[in-house]
Formats: sequence, structure tokens, C-alpha cells
Amino acid sequence: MRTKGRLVLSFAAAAALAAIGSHLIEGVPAAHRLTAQAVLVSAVAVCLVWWNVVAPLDQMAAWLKAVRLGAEGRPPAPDPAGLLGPLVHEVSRLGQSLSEAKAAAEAEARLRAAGASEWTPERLKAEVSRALGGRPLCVVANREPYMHVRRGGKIEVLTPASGLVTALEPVLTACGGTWVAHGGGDADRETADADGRLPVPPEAPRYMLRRVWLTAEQEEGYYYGFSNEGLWPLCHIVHTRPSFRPEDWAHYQAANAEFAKAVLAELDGVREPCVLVQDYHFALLPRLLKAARPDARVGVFWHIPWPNPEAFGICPWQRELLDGLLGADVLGFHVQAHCNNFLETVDGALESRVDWERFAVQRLGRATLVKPFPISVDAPPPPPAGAGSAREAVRLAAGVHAEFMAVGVDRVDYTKGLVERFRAVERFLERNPAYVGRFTLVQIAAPSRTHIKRYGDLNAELDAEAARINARFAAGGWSPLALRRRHHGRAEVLPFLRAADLCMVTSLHDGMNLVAKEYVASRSDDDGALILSRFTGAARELPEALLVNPYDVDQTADAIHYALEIPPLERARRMAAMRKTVREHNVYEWAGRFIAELARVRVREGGHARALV
Ligand code: GDG
Repeated sequence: MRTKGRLVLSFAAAAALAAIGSHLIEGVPAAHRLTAQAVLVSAVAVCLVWWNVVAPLDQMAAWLKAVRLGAEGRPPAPDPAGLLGPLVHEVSRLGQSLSEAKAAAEAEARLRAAGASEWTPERLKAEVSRALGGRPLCVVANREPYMHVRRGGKIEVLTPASGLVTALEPVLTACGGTWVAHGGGDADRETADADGRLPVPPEAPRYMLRRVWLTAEQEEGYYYGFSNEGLWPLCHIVHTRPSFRPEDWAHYQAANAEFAKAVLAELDGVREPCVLVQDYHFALLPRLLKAARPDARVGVFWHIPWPNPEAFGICPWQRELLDGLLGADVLGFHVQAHCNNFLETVDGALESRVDWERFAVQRLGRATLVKPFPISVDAPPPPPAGAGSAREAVRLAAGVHAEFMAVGVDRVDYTKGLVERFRAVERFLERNPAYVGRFTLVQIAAPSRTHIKRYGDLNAELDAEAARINARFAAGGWSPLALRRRHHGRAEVLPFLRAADLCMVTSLHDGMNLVAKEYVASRSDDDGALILSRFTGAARELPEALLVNPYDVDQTADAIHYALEIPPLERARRMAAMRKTVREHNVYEWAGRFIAELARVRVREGGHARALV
């Protein structure tokens, strides 16, 4: 219609031109009238050809050239009206296909180049989108990445101190999707919509946070009780006795069902969705999700260790927990030893077939793959210019009047070996009096689970130990221990890592420990030394660290001494090797490998949603 319209218009204009011309020609002497008419007809023909053929061809040529040269942004395609309309239309489609193919080839080349070296957010995004056929990711974790809290009449956003948040946040930021979590902040409700949803990160939204509301009793029983007084000490061999109470177990079941409802609502309308369930708070969730959505791909990542079968057997509901977890298609741990412990636990407790060659469990006609996926961190932002003076500024701002500074960054948790760390500093000073007045350990200590008595006791013990050791050595404004017990923003932690001569990670047992990796990742100067407990997952990946048994206070004290006196070349060699490991095996690789494994799973196609019972 448009082509016809333009043609009609151009002929009408030509007719008008011809009429005006004819009128003018009437005044021309008869001898020249024929010549004038010929000129008029030619002029009209030239106009028609220019308007309907030459101009569109010029426009098309310019557009094709711009496409060929890869113009920034796509140049506007020529108007397909006029005589050449159909041709313009086809050529413009061809040009568009060309530029799309070019963009795809460039992305592919970028991916291949990146594949040879590093995982980046862009690569993860591209690989996840390809693996999941563009379906959105859904992550479920108890902890939310952004918590709104009321402070002094104002609402503040807080990033909780949590290894899980450190690892998962960059993944969701890169890939988009939804993060389902407990809304635990006292201003969480008023900052979300009626369904508990809000786009995050608050300053530049990239994905959706869906908050789940729990009652105070539910939180007490499911989170503090069953999860943190039961499963947490059960899985960490640190000789803190787990407590299992039937009423907590009932809340744990109810909370898992509550989260299942929220997740299923998020999955509504998505065919073969992909859900990543995080951690020990949700052992029952995989089975619940799979029962309602057999077409879903469900992965679980267990962020803490899995103990041997005898230790796990303490839990009165071990069979229910195992059965729940085996609802997943893929179950990930940090290290192979935890996978082996899990498989042995299943072997002894449930009727099932453990396939030790594939590391899989066959049960109720389904398979669950059990594999190690060592978690990691994202690269930190580049250090500010003049890092040397920043180092002094950090020490002065922290009130550290010492030549050497060590740092520790932990949630205050009895698994982190904080008391042992303080005692190692004491022993180091006893053995090396030349360092008295010259060495300070800055301990960043984020309060955690303060509701639980064991954590209250630990805080009191830490205070008492720090006070005792400081009283013993402090002099002239210097003290050996600077205990900073408050939540620090992420941006506050990084300068400490960059400024410290050594970092102390002395966990008594730890799934991975991301602080070790964060310290290494922050040292773009290849300086600094890492003291690392042998009982962390990280120790298996970072053998160049100074590995210690944190129960052996003398050994840790000697490691502090060695870290301070280590020849500079040796220190740089160790740090460079660890940095290479963390760079090559970052959190994007972790997520990419886990999701790729999950995407390979064949699910029941077109499985229909079933109501939860
Ligand atoms: C579990 C497993 C596993 C610490 N204080 C503050 C703060 N942090 C950050 C650290 C680090 C994270 O919290 C702690 O990570 P970890 O890995 O050390 O430990 P968990 O929280 O126990 O994590 C652990 C991890 O899950 C991941 O799978 O490695 O084994 O126990 O990122 O920097 N962050 C902020 N303020 C603080 O005061 N913002």
C-alpha cells in the first residue's frame, strides 16, 4: 500500500509539474514549442526516476556500506517504499542478517579467547544463556544479598557478612534472574512490593530479590534452632554439640514448604526452569520442588562440610534430610572428600544404589549426581592510585601503631578459630620479643547469630582473651590485638586486606573459606603472606599458603614469624602462584561449571506442575 501510495504521489507530482509546464509552454513561440515540450517531458522523467530509483538506491548503498563497516548502533534501514520497495526490503533484511551474524561471530570469538584464559561476567552470562536456552535463573538462599535495616530513624541497605552472599551476588548480577530469600531486615517489608519483590542492587538493578516472610517462631525454630544449633555444628567437626529438638524440626519442615511455595510461584509459566538451592537450610526443598515440577532442573550447593556417616548419623532425621537432598539432579560440595562422606552416608542410611564410578545415587527411579565444585570469589575493583600511602592511611585510621599488621576477617563463629588465633599471636610475641611493639593483628569480626547462647559465650570469651593478651603486652599506645567487632561494609574490608603484611585464616573446620581467596585476589602488588588452616577447603587449592593446624598454637605462632621474615622473592613467588589459581578459578567458573552440569541433565519434558501436598 505504501509503495502504491508513493508511486501515486510521485505521478501526481509529475502530472502537476507537467500541467504547470504545459501552461508555461503556451506562452512559448510555436517554432520552439516542440523543443520546450521535449525538455519538459525529460525533466518530469528525470524527477520520477530520481525520486523512485536513484534516491532509494543511494540510500540503500549508504546503509549497506555502514553495515559493512560495522557502524556503531544499527543505521536506519532505507524506506522500502517506491518502485524498488520489495528489493529494498529484501536487501535490508539481508544486511540485517549479516550484521547479526557478525555480532554473533564476534561474541563467539570473544568467548573462545576468554575460554583460553579467564571466566568473566560476560562469558558466564553468555554460557548460562546458551546452556539454559535463555531461561531465567532462580536461586534460593536463606540469606538475602541486600537487607534493609532501620538505623537512627533512617533506612539503610546492608550487605550481610556471608560467604554465600559474597559468592552468589556477582553471579546473579552477571546473569540476572531471581534470588528468593528470607526477608530478615526490620525495614525489609516497607522496601519491597506487596509480593515481597524488589529489583536489586538498589543503585543499579540487575536482578529480582523475592523476600519470603517468616514468623518470629519459624525463624527461631528453622534458622536458629534446627539449622544453626543442629546442622551447623553437626557438619563442622569442632566439638560443639549439636542440639536436635522436635519442635525445631517441625519449623524446619514448615519453612522449607513455605520457601517451596514462593519458588514455585516464581517458576510459574517457565518451562523446564533451573533452580539453584543454596545450603543446609533447605535440605528438604529439592524433593518438594521436584514433586511439584518434575520438568525443573534442581541443583543444590552445600556450602559447609559433610561429615563422616557416624557423625551425620547423630541427626534423628538424617533419612528425611538425605531423601530431600536426593530430590536434586546435581548436588555440589566444595571438595571430593565431602562428596565421598555424603555418598557413604547415603549408602548406610537409605535404600539406594551408589554408583562410585559416576559419583551418583540412583533412588526411586532417578539419579542425583554428586560432584565437587570449589567455590571462589570475584576480582576486586582495582586499587586506588597511590596505594603506598593508602596503606599507611588504613593503619592510622585503624589506630594501628605498629610496623607490621596482620588481618583477620570473619563472622564471629566458633568454627573460625578466633580464640586459637589470638593465642597464637600471644605465643608469637612470647617467643619473639623483638616484635613486641611492632606487630598488631586487626581482627574484623562481624557479629553473627548472636541470638544463640554458644555465640554469646564465644563473644565473651573473645573479649576476655583480647583484653588479657593486650594487658600483658600493650605499651605506649600500642597493643597486639585490635578487635573491631561490628559489621563492616564491603568497601571497608578491602583496604585492610590490601594493607596487611599477612592474613590469618585459622578455621577449625571450614567448607571453603572465601576470606583466604579474597586476600589473595586483593594483592595486585604480589605482596603479603597467607596463613591458612589445613582444615579449610581453600587449603587444597592454595598449597603455597603457610598451612597450619590451628589447634597447634606453637605451629601457628611460628607461621606468623615465618610470614614476617620470609625472603621477599619467596613471598612474591607464593603470592603470584596463589593469585593465578584464584584468577583462573574464580566464582564465574564455579557458577558456569555447576550450571553447565545441571543443564546436561535430562528432565521429564513438558512435566506438569503438581500441587504441593
Ligand atoms: C560459608 C562457609 C564457604 C566478613 N565480615 C564481614 C564481611 N565478611 C565477608 C568476608 C567473606 C564472607 O563474609 C565470609 O565468607 P567465608 O567463606 O569465610 O565464611 P561463611 O560465611 O561461613 O561461609 C564457607 C562459604 O559459605 C561460601 O561457600 O567458603 O566455608 O562456611 O566474603 O569478606 N563482609 C562484610 N562485612 C563484614 O563485617 N560486608
